[in-house]
Amino acid sequence: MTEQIELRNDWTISEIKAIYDLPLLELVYQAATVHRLYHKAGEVQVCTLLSVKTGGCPEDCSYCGQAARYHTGITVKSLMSKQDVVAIAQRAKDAGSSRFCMAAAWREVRDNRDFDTILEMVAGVNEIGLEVCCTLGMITESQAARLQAAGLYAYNHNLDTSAEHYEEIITTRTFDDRLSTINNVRKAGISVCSGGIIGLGETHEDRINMLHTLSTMPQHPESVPVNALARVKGTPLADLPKVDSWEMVRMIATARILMPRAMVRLSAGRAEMTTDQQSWCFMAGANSIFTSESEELLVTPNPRLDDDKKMFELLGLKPMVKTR
Ligand code: SAM
Ligand code: DTB
Ligand code: SF4
Repeated sequence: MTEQIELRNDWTISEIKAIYDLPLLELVYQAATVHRLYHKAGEVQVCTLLSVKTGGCPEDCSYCGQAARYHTGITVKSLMSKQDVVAIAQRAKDAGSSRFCMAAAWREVRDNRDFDTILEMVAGVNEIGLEVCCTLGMITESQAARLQAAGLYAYNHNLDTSAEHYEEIITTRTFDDRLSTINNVRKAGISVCSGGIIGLGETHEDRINMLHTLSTMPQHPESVPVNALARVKGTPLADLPKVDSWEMVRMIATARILMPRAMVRLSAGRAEMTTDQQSWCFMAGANSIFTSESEELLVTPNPRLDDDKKMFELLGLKPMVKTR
C-alpha cells in the first residue's frame, strides 16, 4: 500500500495490469483509501460544460456526434457571443460550479477573430472567479501562451484511447499530435486535463496502455476525465454495446491509484447510469462531474441539474468550492 500512495511516474504495464485486474471490491477499497489520503472524499467538483461552437467539425473521430461527415442530425451553430457565455458562466457559479469548460468542435485553433473572441471569453469567465477550461482541439505553443495570458486555468485534450487503438478511431490526426498539444499546454504553465473514453471497441490492454501513457507523463495531468462512449446515431460507433458501469468503476479506481493527486472526472455516460452506479464511481475515487444548463453534455443527454442535486443530498456530497 505504501508504495501505491507515493506519486510515481514510473509505473510499468504489468504493475498497472495487476491493479486493474484486482478483484473489484479490493480495487475500490484501495482506490477509496488513496482518495482519502489526497482529497476530501465528501467534496465533488461540479464542472459546467458549454459547447461554444457546435458541430460541423472536419475531423473523423468515430465516436463524435459533431463530425460533419456523419449524419447525426445535430444543429450546427457558429461561435457564441462572449456576453452569452459569461452570463451562462455566472449562472453556473451561482448554482455551485467551480469550474467552467468551453468546448469547440474544431480540429485545431486558428489565429483568427474566433480565437480573439475565445480569449475574451476566457478573460470574462476568469473574472467571475471560476477555474476556466477550454477544449478547442490542437493548439500550438504560442496559442497556449495567449490562452494562459488571457487567464486560462486548464486545457482539456484527451488521449481518447491507447496509441495502438488510436488509428481505429481517428485517422485525421495522430496520437503524437495529441501528445504535442498536451506538451504545449504544459509548457505554457496551464493545468492539463487529459483522459479518455471506454467503450470504443478497445481491449483491456488498450485501457491499461492508455492509463500507462497518462500516469508516466513527467507530471501527471491535474485532471483525468473518464468517459463512457455516448453512442450517437449516425456515427460509426453507434451500434457498439453500452458500457457496463462496473467497467467505469474499474477504470476510475485504477486512475485514482495511479494518479492520486489528479481530479478524476466521471464524464460522459452519466445519463445512462443510475444513482447507485454513479455512487460506486465516487467511492472508487471520482471527484468531479460535468453538468450543463441545457442538460446536454455537448450534443448528448446529461442528467438534469435537479437530479444531480438530489444525488448529492442523498450521498452527503458537497460541491467543491474552489481548488485554485
Ligand atoms: N474538438 C476538440 C477535440 O476533439 O479535441 C474538443 C471537443 S471534444 C468533444 C472533447 C473530448 O470529448 C474528445 O476528445 C472525447 O474524448 C470526448 N468525447 C467526444 N464525443 C464523445 C462521445 N460521444 N462519448 C464520449 N466522449 C466523447
Ligand atoms: C471530456 O473528457 N468529456 C467532456 C469534456 N471532456 C469536453 C465531453 C464529453 C462529450 C460527450 C458527448 C457529447 O455530448 O457530445
Ligand atoms: Fe471534432 Fe473534437 Fe468531435 Fe473529433 S471529438 S470530431 S475533433 S469535435
